[in-house]
Amino acid sequence: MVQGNTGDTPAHVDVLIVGAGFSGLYQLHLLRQRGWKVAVIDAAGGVGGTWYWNRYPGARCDIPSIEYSYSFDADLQAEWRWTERYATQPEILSYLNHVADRFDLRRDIRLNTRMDSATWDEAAGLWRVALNPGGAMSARYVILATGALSAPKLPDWPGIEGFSGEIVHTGAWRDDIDLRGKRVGIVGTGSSGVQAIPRIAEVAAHLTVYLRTPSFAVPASNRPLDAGEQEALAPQMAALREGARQSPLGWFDGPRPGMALSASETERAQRYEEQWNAGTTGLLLAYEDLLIDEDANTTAAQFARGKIAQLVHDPDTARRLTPTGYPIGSRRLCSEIGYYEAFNRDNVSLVDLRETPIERVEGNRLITSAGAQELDVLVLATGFNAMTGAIAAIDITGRDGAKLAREWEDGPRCYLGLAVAGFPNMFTVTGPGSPSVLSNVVVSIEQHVEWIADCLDHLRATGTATIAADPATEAAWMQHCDEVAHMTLFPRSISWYQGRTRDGRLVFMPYVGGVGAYRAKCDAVAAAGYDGFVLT
Ligand code: FAD
Ligand code: N01
Repeated sequence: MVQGNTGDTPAHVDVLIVGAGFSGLYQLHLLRQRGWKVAVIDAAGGVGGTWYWNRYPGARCDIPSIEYSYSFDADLQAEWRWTERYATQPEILSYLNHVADRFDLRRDIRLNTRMDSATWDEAAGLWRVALNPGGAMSARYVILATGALSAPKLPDWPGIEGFSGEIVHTGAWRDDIDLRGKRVGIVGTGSSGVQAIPRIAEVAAHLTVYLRTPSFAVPASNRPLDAGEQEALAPQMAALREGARQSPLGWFDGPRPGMALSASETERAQRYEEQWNAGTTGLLLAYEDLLIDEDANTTAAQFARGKIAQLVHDPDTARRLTPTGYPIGSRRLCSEIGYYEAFNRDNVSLVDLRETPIERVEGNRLITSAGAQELDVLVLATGFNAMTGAIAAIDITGRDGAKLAREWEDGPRCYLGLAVAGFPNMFTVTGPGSPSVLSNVVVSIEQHVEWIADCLDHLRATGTATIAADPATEAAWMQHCDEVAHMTLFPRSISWYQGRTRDGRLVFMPYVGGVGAYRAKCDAVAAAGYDGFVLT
């Protein structure tokens, strides 16, 4: 036995799951229910994945909690009470801890344990895995539930490793970080920065925001949820959940009918105003064509720009915070609570890195071309090596010695976001080529996890030893993903949705076709005996 912190991990299992977030927890539950011998490992000190790591001030979901939660168990759904429309990180983490306890998952989870490497042993038909801290395991199947947004991206400014103050990434926040009365700098104004900036501004002596690309941010319109509200929804929940599963985005709500350019200016202004106040997912649902038609998109973008001009008092600061040059929604729309207003405070200043780039770090000073700023705490809200980062960080060797990280340098490839050709008996949850990050991710996760469990059951029932994606089918799927993406405005901006190949080519990674269409495709693949996979 390999000794663990919250349970011992056997030397061999049928299925090894890497990651104990929304994906890994449900995958463990489902496979164990179906009689598989399963172990989960996670590098974190607790379960929860994203919601364990992202403890930065202001962190919360941007899809209503009632939707951003599991649907697989009606009792779980009925017994859990969300207290806010958009739950905070501590509340989501406590929900996931509740799930771990309720389904007695902890006995098969070993925490504080990283998968360093995994090597396919063709003769034995097994994955041989190296764990850190030490230990080796083997598993017939490996499921990488490692998260699409779990590998922090760190800047490489000269001298950063010697920064003499506190330095912390939002995605690896530490409980000992105290921002009260401190001179704080924050780099990055994506979803994490937009959430953290107003909360940090409330407690810091001074906050300097380093901005490179302004984001479109819409009001969260958060509010307390009372128990009655959730109870009133209960009779419709099954239908709402099913609707979300078949929808493009995995949300309860879809776009309002109509095309933006068919409406008069007055009608549009009124509808945008209503949708602006309808929560994070609201504005993009104002019309059906906002992510397809550039002129339609411009009308929504102009509306949002007008709001920034109203909310930020100093015109120069407002100008710097105003996004230009890319369609609204083609980068993730940010959810804000007091973000723009934070720039009206005396203790917040803005450094525009497009005008004055960061040059280096010396001691506790961040030096841009305009001068130096002394900081007690440097917060990196610089995002993640998205979709591929956590997997590429593992030394994975497949058939014929192929290295996964090396293969992906030529362009991330993955059949249905679920399996990579050349790496048999290995599954990815929310991999490139899945709709995951463009959807309510929990809806996508439930589909991926259930599909993988059904696939394993099929292999067991048919006495199949190995399953691997067929390279030609995988290439065709990635090509299809690219074509569908280019029917929309998504590729019109540079964002973390795109992977960059060694020769600088951009590859749009998520599947834009929607979770309903994707589900139908996955079901058809399974019904045809796992079409596009090679079973031996
Ligand atoms: P994760 O939760 O990322 O879990 C992966 C786990 O794998 C991690 O705990 C990690 O430690 C572990 N791991 C990785 N590599 C290894 C290794 N080599 N060895 C051992 N363990 C490893 N999505 C939405 O739909 N709505 C939202 O509102 C939303 N809000 C978000 C807010 C933040 C701050 C972030 C960062 C993401 C948000 N997301 C949201 C996306 C979110 O990541 C997913 O919704 C979901 O939580 C992912 O679950 P997961 O289990 O797939 O991955
Ligand atoms: O990361 P990001 P994030 N120097 O990549 C800047 C989910 N999420 O953690 O755009 C200077 O969006 C970078 O600038 P640029 C959600 O899916 C959800 O904020 O590269 N700046 C950008 O401004 C989201 O999309 C929530 O020019 C540097 C920022 O850092 C995803 O996670 C909350 C830099 C990174 O933005 C990622 O969001 C949080 C450098 N060297 C996260 N490197 C919710 O609200 C990067 N930047 C639910």
